[in-house]
Amino acid sequence: MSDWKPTACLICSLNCGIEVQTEGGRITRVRADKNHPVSQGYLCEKAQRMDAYQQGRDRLSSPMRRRADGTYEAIDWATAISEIAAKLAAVRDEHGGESIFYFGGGGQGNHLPGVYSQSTLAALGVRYRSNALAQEKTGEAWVQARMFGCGMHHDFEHAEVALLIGKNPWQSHGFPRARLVLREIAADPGRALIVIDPRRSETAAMADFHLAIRPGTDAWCLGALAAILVQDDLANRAWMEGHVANAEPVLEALGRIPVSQFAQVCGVEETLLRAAARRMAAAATMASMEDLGMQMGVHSTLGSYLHRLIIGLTGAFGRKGTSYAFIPFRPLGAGGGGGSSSMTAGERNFRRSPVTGFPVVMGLIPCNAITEEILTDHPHRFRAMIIESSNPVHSLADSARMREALRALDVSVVIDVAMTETARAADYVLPASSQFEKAEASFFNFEPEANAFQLRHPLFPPRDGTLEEGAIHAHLCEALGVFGEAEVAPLRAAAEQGLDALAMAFMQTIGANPALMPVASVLLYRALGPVLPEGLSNAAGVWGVAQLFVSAFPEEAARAGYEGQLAGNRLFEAILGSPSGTVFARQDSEDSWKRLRSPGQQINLHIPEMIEALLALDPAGPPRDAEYPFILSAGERRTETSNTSIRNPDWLRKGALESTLRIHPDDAAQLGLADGAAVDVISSRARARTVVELSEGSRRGHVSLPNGLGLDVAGPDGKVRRHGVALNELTDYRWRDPVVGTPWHKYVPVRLEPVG
Ligand SMILES: Nc1nc2c(c(=O)[nH]1)N[C@H]1C(S)=C(S)[C@@H](COP(=O)(O)OP(=O)(O)OC[C@H]3O[C@@H](n4cnc5c(=O)[nH]c(N)nc54)[C@H](O)[C@@H]3O)O[C@H]1N2
Ligand SMILES: Nc1nc2c(c(=O)[nH]1)N[C@H]1C(S)=C(S)[C@@H](COP(=O)(O)OP(=O)(O)OC[C@H]3O[C@@H](n4cnc5c(=O)[nH]c(N)nc54)[C@H](O)[C@@H]3O)O[C@H]1N2
Ligand code: SF4
Ligand SMILES: [Mo]
Repeated sequence: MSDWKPTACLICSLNCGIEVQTEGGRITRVRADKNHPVSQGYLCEKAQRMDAYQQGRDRLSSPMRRRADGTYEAIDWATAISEIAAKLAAVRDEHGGESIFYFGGGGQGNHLPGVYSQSTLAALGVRYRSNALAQEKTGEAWVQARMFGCGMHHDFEHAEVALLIGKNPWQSHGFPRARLVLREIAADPGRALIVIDPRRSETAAMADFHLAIRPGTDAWCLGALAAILVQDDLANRAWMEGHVANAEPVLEALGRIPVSQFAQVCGVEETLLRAAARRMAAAATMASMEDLGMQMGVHSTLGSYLHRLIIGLTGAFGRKGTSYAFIPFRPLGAGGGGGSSSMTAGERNFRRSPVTGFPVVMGLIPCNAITEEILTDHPHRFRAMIIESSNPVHSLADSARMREALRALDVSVVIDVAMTETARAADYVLPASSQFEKAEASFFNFEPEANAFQLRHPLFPPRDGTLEEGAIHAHLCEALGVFGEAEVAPLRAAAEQGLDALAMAFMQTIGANPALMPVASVLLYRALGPVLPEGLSNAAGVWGVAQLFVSAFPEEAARAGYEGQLAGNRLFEAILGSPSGTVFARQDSEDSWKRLRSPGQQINLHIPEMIEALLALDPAGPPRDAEYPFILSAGERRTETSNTSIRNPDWLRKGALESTLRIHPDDAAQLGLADGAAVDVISSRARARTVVELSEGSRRGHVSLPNGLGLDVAGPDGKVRRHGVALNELTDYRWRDPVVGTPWHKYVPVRLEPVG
């Protein structure tokens, strides 16, 4: 049927291909897109929610300006752009571009804002930025830079053993067709699933080995597993011979780890730990993945290191069915640009933040340090902030302090589709068209062999009063005076003749005026945008990404069919012409070794400060506070959660945006709490009311609340009401990893009080 239009689900990083039918501005039917190169017809139930995103409440249709009394007034675009540009330029002129801070750049399905904001940041001389990756993935990246020097992903589909550390792919996905792959592993007696998770999650319930650790004890658990591999002579010595460097001090340290004591700290039978380690060692291939359960917990960076030691000790890298180095179309994090970046690896991974001196990993300021970089009289504090496609007041630790920080700035600007919790604390709010009203894409492209990218075409015209990010940043850059029609005209004339003429003209323009390179994305938006097929103008920046990609990875692009001088143009044409997605790179699993930037292309096992931290682990376990006897996992992925992308209490079922507190029935009984009873959750920061959900799978002493809910949404009467628990009212910015400043959202000490 021809009225099915290809697009993608934007709820998680998989961005499964979907086909939809639309009617009167609504998405009326959703089905899987079999032509999507990665999802290949796979979907989970959450894809049915796409209309709830499109019909989200609090959608904006005009720029808004904050009044002195905290209310907002609608202003026209020309006024908004000129005032914002003037105020940001004034901060830059007085304090330097390094005092302007950028946060965000995309969510689970939209990374083109990051392409266009690049230009505005260059125009303002912005040096510091951050996004949600700096509250989950920076510890992993810090370790990865020191051991491998490349990003990596995991081939569960072909793995004999799958190891999941604080990760529940049944709900959260994180790798393609996760539920099918988990079912296949569970059904095959020759394969095994090992899950480290305090809770019997949907995934843990399928596991051959469920290591139900005490919350916050991943470092002890992984340390014990690595130690058993060494002490019981289970390490893959033959493989290690050619593939790892600096093993000696590590093997020596692991030889000294008291396995029984570590097992006791993590609350798992030593025999179970030993059996799991033996199963890993016996496997021909193992794929392993860590996620928020550990990355937002105590000792998270150490945990990322110990995870990689296990990979190095078992030989689980660079073969089919193991971990591999993927080829990014455009790297996530800061900078970007086809595998290379204007920043060197050294700058990306070893710079420090201006006030707190935290390391800047992936080019990102640690999320839990942001308020300290603002709320101070330090001369190098941040004085202005641009926030795009992100909701830090709601999603970062310590919402109250984040609001205070926003209000302390000279100027703050939010670019979003909705009047979010963050928008309600900013000076200006600029309304973006929704992800179904413009060309959009994500750079979550992580496939092992044939890696693919999808440029989604719009389903609807832009909502009145909104602009796509290409236009917003082009306007800002024009108002900042970095380019004008004189620079655009020759490029547009060339683009009208075709992409090959554009490529020539672009090289000439940049050759004559290299200062234009940093603002290339908005130049392209103005020059190529109008020439692209109807509705695809926001894709203009992807042309630049394609050019950078083929120059960074010529061999892999050629293997996908894009070679020669104008390979970037051929790739861009293929992207435009394949709305279900297209393969842009091919490699073999063994090619991973070529990506290693570590000396001798071997895995470096030794990070001295991590070995020190391992040996210094407290035999008493992670910190406890008698006043707050429960540990709250603040942010569990459930079927009803989708970060904060869906602001719509009406979807699927009544009350879908509300929260429930999962708790073990015995703990609940002790507190006199029945299923459905009202309960107050009290942290040292705040108190929140919710309802009890008895859950046999919860560990004693461990409770959990869903992520992304607790949104302040306007009802039909215009009155704003909070739906569910806003988790980060409960969290404290000081609860964070000492190395990279990631939050302890999975380790929030709380007290529970029955209501009434
Ligand atoms: N449905 C849905 N899917 C999503 C999202 C969503 O909002 N909704 N968000 C997406 C995003 S942004 C991300 S980053 C991913 C995150 O995906 P996941 O990390 O898989 O999701 P979580 O449920 O936050 O945490 C995973 C598990 O960690 C466990 N855990 C809690 N404390 C500990 C601990 O101390 N140690 C260990 N080992 N485990 C612990 C929890 O019990 C939980 O089962 O999900 C993505 N997918
Ligand atoms: N306590 C606790 N906090 C957490 C977590 C947790 O587990 N516990 N999880 C964390 C994790 S892993 C993540 S990834 C973060 C996510 O937190 P954020 O990075 O803040 O991302 P989202 O909640 O997805 O918010 C995306 C924003 O983009 C807006 N938007 C949607 N479409 C468009 C568009 O086309 N253009 C523009 N300009 N804007 C658009 C939405 O309205 C929304 O405001 O939350 C984190 N916060
Ligand atoms: S939520 Fe994730 S796994 Fe489910 S359909 Fe959407 S993109 Fe695919
Ligand atoms: Mo995330």
